[in-house]
Amino acid sequence: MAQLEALIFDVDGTLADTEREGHRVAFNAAFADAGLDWDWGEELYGQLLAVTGGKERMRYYLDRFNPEFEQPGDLDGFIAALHAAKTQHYKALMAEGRIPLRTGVRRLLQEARDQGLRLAIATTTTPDNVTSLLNNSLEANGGDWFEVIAAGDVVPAKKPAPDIFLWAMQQMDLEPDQCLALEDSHNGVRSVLDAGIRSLVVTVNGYTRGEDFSGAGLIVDHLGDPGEPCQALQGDLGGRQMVDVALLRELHEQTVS
Ligand code: XBP
Ligand code: MG
Repeated sequence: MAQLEALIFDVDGTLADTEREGHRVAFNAAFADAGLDWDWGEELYGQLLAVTGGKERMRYYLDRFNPEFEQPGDLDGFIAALHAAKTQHYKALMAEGRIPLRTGVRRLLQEARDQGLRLAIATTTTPDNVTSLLNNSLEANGGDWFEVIAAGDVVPAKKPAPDIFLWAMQQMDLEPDQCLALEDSHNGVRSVLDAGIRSLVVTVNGYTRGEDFSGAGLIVDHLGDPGEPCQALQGDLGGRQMVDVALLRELHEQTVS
């Protein structure tokens, strides 16, 4: 039976609740800068999250929700420029320290490091966004806590495709059964499972609660912290009030044995 060697974390919605007050606000700021009347409200944005990747999400928005918009000849260039502007706004929001790590994330990361587990990130978002989040919510060089940061366009196909998790494991020379993944969304769960990783914990959030997480060994409202117990929506906490490394090892052993 393979030993647990690494935890692979999703970012948006898992490490931090970045979508509603982070990415969505940054998109709207970029649209306003460009003189566009596109306004992604919280409800519409929840629908747009069906598509991962900001550039892909804007194209989905035009196709599905704003077909009457007169598209420029070079639509790819237009979207790329909007996305670059959006990323600058997002980084500025992160620099203001507006969005903290979710409950239990820092504790679990520290415990995993202390116990010699390798850490990686597999995310659809832009690499700059990851380091700006970590440098402002974890510590000055928070990105250094992770051996690999697999992010955005480093792979041809974004979640739910498995590419980003496969790339991360390849960089670490690890097999799927040596890894446990933490995700927040249906797209993320599909990506993990199709990458062959069977140990999977989901932390739901306001946008993803109610999605289909079939295949996850444990679904919780958050990872828990001392004095802030988590609740299991599916699976067994074994009497614990926090998701800790011991619980992850138990889950992994049950899943891959
Ligand atoms: C979430 C995403 C990203 C962000 C926006 O990624 O789908 O596209 O919503 O970031 P994950 P970008 O849950 O995999 O961390 O605009 O940089 O894509
Ligand atoms: Mg996510």
